[in-house]
Amino acid sequence: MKLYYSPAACSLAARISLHEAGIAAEFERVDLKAKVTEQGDDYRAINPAGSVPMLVLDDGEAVTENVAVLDLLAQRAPQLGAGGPLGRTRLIEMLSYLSTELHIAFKPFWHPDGDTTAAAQAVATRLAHLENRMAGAYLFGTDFTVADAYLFAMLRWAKGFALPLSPVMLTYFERVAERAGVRQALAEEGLA
Ligand SMILES: N[C@@H](CCC(=O)N[C@@H](CS)C(=O)NCC(=O)O)C(=O)O
Repeated sequence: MKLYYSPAACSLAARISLHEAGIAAEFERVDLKAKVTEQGDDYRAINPAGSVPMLVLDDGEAVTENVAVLDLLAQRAPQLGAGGPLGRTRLIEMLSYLSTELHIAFKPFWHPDGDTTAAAQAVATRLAHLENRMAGAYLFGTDFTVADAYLFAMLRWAKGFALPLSPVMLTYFERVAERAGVRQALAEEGLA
């Protein structure tokens, strides 16, 4: 597999998940402003959406969108998915919330004219919702899932933008940060 990524971007969730799953992959950095890969290729010719993550499977199939990429990795490594009869549905439900509610709420921070006060409130509301439904040490209970990798990547942004995190979220963040696959991913992206 090959992951197109940008350091500290949401693609960090896929890198963490690959390492936690023990799936071998190569990684190619994308300059998201210039839309050029580290090999000098036009990224829009590779992924017309121009965003990361993009995961290219060994058969050449390319998968984009965090929800799809992370769901695929959880299918390849079921220990990183949610258990129970509705496990996959619950995982997609959570990934969709993370993508369409939390991830989107950060967008104004990257735009010079973005309303960051409203965005900070939106992030806080969504983190409170996630905290309320956290089922244990991780989002789904005792086991780390790809959804935790996604939430962790966004908690890093929250810290970077100096948004307040509750004691529960801070403890959760530190717990996730200690995992071997997370440490490896952070080190590889120069974020350790
Ligand atoms: N809908 C995409 C959005 C991913 C996304 O927003 N990626 C950001 C980095 S966190 C990006 O590539 N931004 C640059 C761009 O979209 O041009 C997904 O959920 O995967």
